[in-house]
Amino acid sequence: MYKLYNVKGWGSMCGHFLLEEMAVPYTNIWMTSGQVREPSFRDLGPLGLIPCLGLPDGRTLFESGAIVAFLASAHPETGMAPPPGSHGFGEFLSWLHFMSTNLYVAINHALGENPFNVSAAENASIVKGAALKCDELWAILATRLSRGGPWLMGKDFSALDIYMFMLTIWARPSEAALHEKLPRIAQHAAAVRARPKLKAALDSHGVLDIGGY
Ligand SMILES: N[C@@H](CCC(=O)N[C@@H](CS)C(=O)NCC(=O)O)C(=O)O
Repeated sequence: MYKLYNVKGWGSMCGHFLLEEMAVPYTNIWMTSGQVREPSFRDLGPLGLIPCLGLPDGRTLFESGAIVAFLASAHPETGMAPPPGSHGFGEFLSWLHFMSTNLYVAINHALGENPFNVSAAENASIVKGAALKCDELWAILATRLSRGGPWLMGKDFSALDIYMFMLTIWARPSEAALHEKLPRIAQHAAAVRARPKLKAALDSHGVLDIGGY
């Protein structure tokens, strides 16, 4: 069985929501921020970050994009991605990486995490620049939805929609402000929130309603 290393409101939400949507058996290992920051957690993921996913054979996966791509392709019958190896799957991977390597990173910087350990004044500039970057990236996603929605892969709901939804939860200055600025993103988030299989997991992260993060 899979083991999801999970922290309330953190990046494990995408794996958690995806596992629920796929109805694949897994065990939730709920952790505190203190446990994640213990040096021993780096035995699972080299940077000591959430999410990590333990596999039945004892390996551990890290990086949210890799975990989502792995789960969707390991369980193709759940329809959470186009068939692995297809052109559609290539497009799916492009958008997943777009979000995990650009938007997730910009969001972390906009949240003020100060990953480069710079002075408060320098970090304030990074936060400001990252917020502008987030605006640019959100607009690209909104355009994709308005050109070919309702989902990021068109008519088919996929793991991409769960991933993007997770990112909306962390939007700054607020989730509501992002929704107001980009109604297409708001519509998409409402549709993900309404999926019956996600209710309990959303509730466990306190994000059943807008603004829970
Ligand atoms: N690139 C990583 C980023 C993961 C990340 O930033 N995780 C944050 C939580 S959302 C974390 O674990 N932070 C550790 C800490 O705050 O100690 C991924 O996509 O999985």
